[in-house]
Amino acid sequence: MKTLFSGIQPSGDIHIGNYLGAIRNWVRLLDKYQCIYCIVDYHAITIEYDVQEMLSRIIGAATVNIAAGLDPEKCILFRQSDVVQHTELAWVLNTVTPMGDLERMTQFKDKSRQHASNVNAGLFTYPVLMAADIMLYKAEAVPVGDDQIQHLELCREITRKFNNRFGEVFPEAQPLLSESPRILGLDGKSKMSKSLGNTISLVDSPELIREKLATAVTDENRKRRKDPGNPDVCNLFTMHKGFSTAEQLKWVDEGCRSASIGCLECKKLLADNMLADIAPIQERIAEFAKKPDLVRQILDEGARKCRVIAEKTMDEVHGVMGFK
Ligand code: AQP
Repeated sequence: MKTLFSGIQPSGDIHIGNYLGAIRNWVRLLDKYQCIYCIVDYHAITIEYDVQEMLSRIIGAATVNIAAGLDPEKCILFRQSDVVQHTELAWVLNTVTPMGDLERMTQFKDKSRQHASNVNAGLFTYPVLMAADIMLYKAEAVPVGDDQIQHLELCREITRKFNNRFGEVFPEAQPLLSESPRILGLDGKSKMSKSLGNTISLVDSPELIREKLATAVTDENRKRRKDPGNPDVCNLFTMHKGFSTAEQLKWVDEGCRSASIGCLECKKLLADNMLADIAPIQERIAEFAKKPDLVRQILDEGARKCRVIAEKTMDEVHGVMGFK
């Protein structure tokens, strides 16, 4: 089986964008690849964070992923800082990564604007660490949302640069997009993002989810109930595609275009379906919350397995670089 790698930052509560754009796909791919999933805590420190909250965020992110279906019997789940070779390989890759390529990254530009008082070098070299995460396991597939496609293209470029300089060590990783590669936030404009606070979280209560959906921005041209809308430009319809049946999608699509249904009815159906989908996940999260040691054990065991692979890769890297 080919190896697959992907990661998620413990930078806030995991949301519907992460779930539809990445995690649900991760679960579906469990039987097709040797899957390695990572809580990327070193990535999460590139923006301001609360030191007191970090550990509970790491455990929280792992818990949500396991509850959503990442069965530790079928994949490796670990945290990045437990395997030192991630930062070791990142340093090596820094030396083959052109500055100009990093300067072009749109996430760096966006985050520099969002966090203007803390534009640190880690934020700039974030894609190099991401390349190291993937290359350390010689992963050939990386399931991500479309916001990460540019970083993945750079990872492939870094792979080529390294292989050209030192010999064919690493495969070029291919992106795997889900059916919902980009979910917008409740504002209907920016990407749903933990750090933007425009999210529906997987741990939000049913009441809060209904409340948030009620205020979510829809097709802005649909100002009154009798105005026909356009589902193609409505973020709510994108979410419907992740939770509703083909028949329900048809009902929403036709009803919206003809104004025979209003946004309230559309939102109510979406809330019902979303809540039904995530209810079992929330139940499992509540179960895991009673046993945080179990989640830590799963992460420790995952790190133990990853270290074996990572040591082997770094040994090979040191060999081709003339260090041995
Ligand atoms: N809105 C989204 N739609 C579809 N996919 C998304 N992903 C994130 N947001 C969306 C995908 O989820 C995976 C994990 O993301 P991450 O936590 O590592 O980083 P991110 O992309 O930066 O996510 P956030 O929520 O926006 O976090 P912050 O605000 O901390 O930067 C990735 O595969 C991502 O593509």
